[in-house]
Amino acid sequence: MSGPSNTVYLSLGGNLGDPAKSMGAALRLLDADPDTDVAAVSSLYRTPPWGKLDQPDFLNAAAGLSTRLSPRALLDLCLDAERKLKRVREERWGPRLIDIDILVFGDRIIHETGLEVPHPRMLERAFVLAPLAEIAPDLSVGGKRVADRLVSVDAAGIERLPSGRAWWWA
Ligand code: A4P
Ligand code: MG
Repeated sequence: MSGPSNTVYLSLGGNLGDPAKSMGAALRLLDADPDTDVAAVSSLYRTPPWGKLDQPDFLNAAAGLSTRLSPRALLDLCLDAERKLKRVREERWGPRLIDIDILVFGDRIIHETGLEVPHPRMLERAFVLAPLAEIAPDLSVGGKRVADRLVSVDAAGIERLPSGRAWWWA
């Protein structure tokens, strides 16, 4: 497969089990794909739960990839990674959770069943924007820089952990 290379940004998160370990394993699975390279990974962030409040804090991170996969093939790769990690964890240490969202795929705008890009809720979510602003402050989403988007959302309680950027490469 050799389509054009696209720059893609992902959001990763989890709040059950060992989310940092799951997110690292997910990024290594994506990087192992011959058409996909992980180019930049943010620090880990501890974030208060958004939406449903009565659940544990999350860990979140953002990653930049370059990929020759189509958006749909990359989504399948992400869902595959989620499934593998959940399955392995269920067998060995009980339930774990990891979610991977495609935030931005080059300059593509996609409204398909099961695939919306840019991710429709990313601009309201400090837990997405804070890590993304660390690796791509000047990325324009909907005509505005990510760093500027971040200052207009409520980032109270979000804490950047002193993880450096190599945490994912166990
Ligand atoms: N899907 C459509 N578009 C996309 C895309 N751009 N990237 C479809 C990835 N998937 C996409 O995903 C279900 C389906 O969405 C996928 O199978 C795919 O076909 P999902 O993650 O279960 O749900 P969602 O529709 O992506 O919802 P959303 O808004 O991402 O909610 P989540 O993932 O349920 O949110 N608080 C903090 N602090 N940190 C968090 O990470 N996460 C959630 C979970 C809630 N609160 C949080 C956090
Ligand atoms: Mg999601």
